Amino acid sequence: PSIVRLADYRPSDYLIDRVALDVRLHPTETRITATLALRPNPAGEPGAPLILDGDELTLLAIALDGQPTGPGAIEVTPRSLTLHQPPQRPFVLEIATQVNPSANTKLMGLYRSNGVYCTQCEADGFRRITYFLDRPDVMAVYTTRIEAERSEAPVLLGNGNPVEHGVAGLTRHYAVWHDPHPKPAYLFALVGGHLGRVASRFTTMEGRDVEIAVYVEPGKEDRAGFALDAVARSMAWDERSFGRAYDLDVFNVVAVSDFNMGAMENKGLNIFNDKYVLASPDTATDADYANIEAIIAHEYFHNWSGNRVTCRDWFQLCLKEGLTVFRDQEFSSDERSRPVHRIAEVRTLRARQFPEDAGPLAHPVRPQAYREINNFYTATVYEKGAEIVRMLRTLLGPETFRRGMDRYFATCDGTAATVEDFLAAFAAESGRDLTAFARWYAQAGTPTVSVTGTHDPAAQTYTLAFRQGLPRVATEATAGAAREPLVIPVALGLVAQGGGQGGGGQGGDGRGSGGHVAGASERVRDGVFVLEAAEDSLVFTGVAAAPVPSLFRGFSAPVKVEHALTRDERLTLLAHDADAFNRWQAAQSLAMEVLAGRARAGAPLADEAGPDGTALTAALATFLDAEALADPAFAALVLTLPGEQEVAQTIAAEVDPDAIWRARQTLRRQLGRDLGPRLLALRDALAEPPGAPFSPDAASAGRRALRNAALDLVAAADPEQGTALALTQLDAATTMTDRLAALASVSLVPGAAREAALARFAETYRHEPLVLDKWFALQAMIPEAGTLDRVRGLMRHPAFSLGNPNRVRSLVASFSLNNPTQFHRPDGAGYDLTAEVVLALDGKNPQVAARLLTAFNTWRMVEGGRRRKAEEALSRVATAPGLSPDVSDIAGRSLA
Ligand code: B3K
Ligand code: ZN
Repeated sequence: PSIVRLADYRPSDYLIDRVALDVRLHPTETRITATLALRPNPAGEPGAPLILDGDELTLLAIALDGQPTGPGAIEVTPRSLTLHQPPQRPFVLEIATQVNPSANTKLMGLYRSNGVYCTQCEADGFRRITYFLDRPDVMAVYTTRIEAERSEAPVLLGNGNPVEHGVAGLTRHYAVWHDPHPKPAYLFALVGGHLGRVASRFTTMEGRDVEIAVYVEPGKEDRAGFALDAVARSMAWDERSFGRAYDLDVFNVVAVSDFNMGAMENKGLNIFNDKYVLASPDTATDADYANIEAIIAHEYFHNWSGNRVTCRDWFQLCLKEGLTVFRDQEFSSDERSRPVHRIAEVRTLRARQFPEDAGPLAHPVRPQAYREINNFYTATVYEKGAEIVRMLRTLLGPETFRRGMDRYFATCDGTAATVEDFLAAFAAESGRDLTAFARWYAQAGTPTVSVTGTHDPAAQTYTLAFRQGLPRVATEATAGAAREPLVIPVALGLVAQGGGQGGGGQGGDGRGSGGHVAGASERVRDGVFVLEAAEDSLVFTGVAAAPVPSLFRGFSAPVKVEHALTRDERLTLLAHDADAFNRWQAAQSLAMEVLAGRARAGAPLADEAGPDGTALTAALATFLDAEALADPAFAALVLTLPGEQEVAQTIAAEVDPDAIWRARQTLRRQLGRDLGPRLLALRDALAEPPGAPFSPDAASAGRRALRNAALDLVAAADPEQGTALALTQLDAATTMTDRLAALASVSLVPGAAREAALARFAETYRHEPLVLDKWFALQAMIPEAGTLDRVRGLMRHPAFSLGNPNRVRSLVASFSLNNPTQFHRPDGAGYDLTAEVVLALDGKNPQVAARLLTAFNTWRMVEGGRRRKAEEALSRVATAPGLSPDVSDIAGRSLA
């Protein structure tokens, strides 16, 4: 496939102002008549041929201004329809195409999921419905008439507002939808099928009365209420926080069971993976509830950041995705606990984005080139993209940031914009030059910031010396991008050794010192120092005793910090920092030192992890006694050790995944043993009173999280006691969170009890595919040699299907992406299984196959024996005949 480059962007030679679609739904022969009102683009090349995109379409008829086109006037290839000499004035093309929704296993364009007709058009699926200028800077007003057998599709939904519906012959009916807001084709959607509905109303701040509805599989309406409520809360929040009101009379969400990703923000008609809509206490975990709320919010927020203001081209993807992730993160922080949510965000970033940025698939937040755009819906574009917006707010302050957002929405409304347009709004509002800041969009790789602190007792000064470094990333997407210093906001404060906020006596505003320390005040504003040069240092005066610096509070920049603190200094931060994020970070850093040290040394499995481990457990004991009951959600996070992948990233070369697992298991055992009585007491203290009603709110979820974190550690230290506790919990549990945590605990101990518990769970939920997904995932993540065969066996389970992305993700991707010891089996069998599934899947669903293949992202980092086996498996994929562009792109970049 050919390379598309940002540098080659040219406006379209033609524009489409209006689209009228007439869609006759049929399981295998759906016919679409598109009437396109076109005109030459003043910014394009006069007289150029009109080249419409197409993909797997059957052309039935075409007419230009009502007349059949003459011989030789058009040319049709599998991927395009060319009109050689288009009129150089407004004209109308009428195009009839036919598609087969039942055969559409790529789940792009129009397809059927569980008998429901639905569409997915981002990034390039609309061309699988009709020939079109399928690019985001061509924006049109759509009217869609959908017709179907009433018995097959009683519900017919489109973008915008409903305008008309009625009968069409004896057995058929139709509905007409009109969307007054011009939009790119990727935001088009339609749905037809048997669907249950729950609905409510929302009155916007502009006084518009909006009908909100959530459509689900009939019979599952009782699981749609949480999502419906999340829509209303999202609408209210966007008005409050960004002044953004909804702009249509209806807002529909439809849940479908076959979906390539989480959800899609089609104008007025969001289509969701049902995993992110359906929730009941018996089937959804607290994590599911939190995800549903966040994704509902995310897709809704796209209505402004993505739909009203869309992207000029796909290189600008972060313009809508990074910004919308930032907005959904803020929503969740406001609706839940801000520090707890921030920690969750950073864990995701470190687990998914940092490895991406350090591996062969690294790319800038705004890539320079791509072969397959669908491979760029990445953690870098989304999560690092969100961190850039967050840094902008930190640099400008919340008020200026909000004014910048208002200006962006006002100036770019109705346009297809660029990252430059976005930054220009903030530059204008703040009067600041953001040229250097913009490098965050262009340079791949996670920057490193090394910091050294020096106290001068005689001068009573404390100096922090900063040095930033950006790793070289040799990928096509980054080639040529200069490595220049980034603008890095460092939120910081000084904490007195042994406790108290020190170094100049600042107030306890959570941002700590700096601002009040004489001499440094003009470089630290509102607790933030801005590192702009490759090296810089910051001097605090009036500092009598050496303080402990608390750096990058709230994770103020997506960087790796190299800061040699002693064990005691970290313990000071854990106990006394005013910033909750950095208290958590202190515990993580202490644990990481233990884990990375033992793993590097290849240390054997043991009952205790040495002096650092003992110091950590002692500090955690104090912490738990003082605070666990006051903030259980935070305590659960403090007790959770860095994940295996994060340890691997820290070690970074010649990684032995088994040694990492042993190190982690050793430390878990020690925590479980040293803290055991406390953990058991906490479980009792936090037990729900019998008969207490279920609530998915953050406080209740936090109590469950801490109870289950305690169970996990107790079981690590004493598997027998753990299993007994877990089996009791499994029987008594009234929520899926508690049931699944208990099952996870049981699943780690080989034997008859485990197999019986797993079988019982499968029997109970045999009619619940989304719950069986959890059962698949949990088994795929067991860190034992037998897991490979278990996964192969489960691939033959009647509930498994390669055709359903959720099943593939829960069983195979859980193994390949979330079970490091087994994916990286020394004999290479984990790599082989992954490669085999990628190849088997590629012919059906290339997007899901390509995503699975990214499991090989870390292959160069593992030790030699495994590395050779991984390379073999990857090469087998890369050289297989007939690969999709999606898989061939990932394979090629991974090996480059
Ligand atoms: N915009 C969609 C993602 C589309 C993925 C296309 N391969 C969902 C979202 O980010 O909101
Ligand atoms: Zn999005």
